[in-house]
Amino acid sequence: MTLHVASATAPVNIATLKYWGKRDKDLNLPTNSSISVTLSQDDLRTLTSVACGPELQEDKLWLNGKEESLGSERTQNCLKDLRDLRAKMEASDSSMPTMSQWKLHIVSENNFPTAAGLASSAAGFAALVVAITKVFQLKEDYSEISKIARKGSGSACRSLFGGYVAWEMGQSIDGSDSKAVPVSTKEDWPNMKAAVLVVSDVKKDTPSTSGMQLTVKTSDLFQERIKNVVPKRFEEMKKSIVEKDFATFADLTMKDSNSFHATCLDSYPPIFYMNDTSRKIIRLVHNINAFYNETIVAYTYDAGPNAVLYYLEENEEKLFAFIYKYFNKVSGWDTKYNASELQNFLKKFDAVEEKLNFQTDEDIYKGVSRVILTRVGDGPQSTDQCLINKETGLPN
Ligand code: 2P0
Repeated sequence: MTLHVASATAPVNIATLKYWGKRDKDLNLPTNSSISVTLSQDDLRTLTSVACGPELQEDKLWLNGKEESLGSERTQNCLKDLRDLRAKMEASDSSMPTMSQWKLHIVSENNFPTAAGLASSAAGFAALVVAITKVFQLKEDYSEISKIARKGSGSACRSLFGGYVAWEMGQSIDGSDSKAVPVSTKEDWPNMKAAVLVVSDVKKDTPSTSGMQLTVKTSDLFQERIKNVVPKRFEEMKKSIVEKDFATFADLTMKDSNSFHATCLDSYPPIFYMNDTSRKIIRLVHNINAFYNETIVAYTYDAGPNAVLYYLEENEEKLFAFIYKYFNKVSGWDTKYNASELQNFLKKFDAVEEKLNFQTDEDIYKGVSRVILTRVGDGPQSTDQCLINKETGLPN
């Protein structure tokens, strides 16, 4: 077979200023701008390979080893936009192969288990649009391409860049100005780290999409959030990132997580994403910051109970004196630290224990299934790793 093949990886991003609410459900146009940190693909990434050729009979998708439907309207919207861009190029240069009319085979894999409870749709749609952008040899910049990823899943547009990323909500009804833009690169502020405490829970309360719709429709607090709270916070957070002002960045991050969850509680009927363990971790983080009399760590929670903690590398020992003490029984620590380094965190706790002025439930770790240790990372990457057989167009 004559197949054109390309592969790309894309990262997970975790919002520090939350996207919650749509003004257009079909185009995934948000009611507020948002900001996120892109996490390292060493720890969390989607790898997607695409093949395109005149002999392929239909569009097909394999996700983590299983064939899945490509029928969702969101995915179809992404494919259509990418094909339209390709068709434009072909129209201006008749020597180009007519890929816009050919079918696509898409094979995609995450390097983290779905059971980790981390939303994989952002990395998934970002990797999908970047891999197709590559096979089609499109020339558009990534802000432009982010608008296509956005139609797949809102938060996916932010996974088109590394470092610190803003999704500007835009004003136009066709979504032409609702796109991701970089705020700062990873290199500008490289020492930002993240620890994800995966909180065990049976099932998510309400899917994000329907949760947002309910909040927009029923919460009065939400109106205050989008009109007055977020616009101001958006500017303040961008400034704190550019100035590498961690304390301000952390305060805004924690407040925004709380504000988003408050609008969930104010929805009717209410939506609960955090559980008792989530709330105990919030209390612990505030206690740690108060103990050091300095904001060294921030929590943030998405549409689920997992805690993402942001902190600077230089404060890791101070933070892990507590976090390792309370969560050493959960798995994940040995991915980054050897036994003696871990022992050292316990010694740090012993050294401060005498001055301890707060109490933590010793069983708090029982609500956490694992810890994922990672840091700020790069945007999508090209890769030679290929998940598709170039002769057959089927998964390797
Ligand atoms: C965010 N979340 O900014 C927010 C914070 C969850 C809480 O983006 O319907 O999966 O696909 O646009 O992007 C989750 O929503 O929703 C999300 P869709 P998405 O990261």
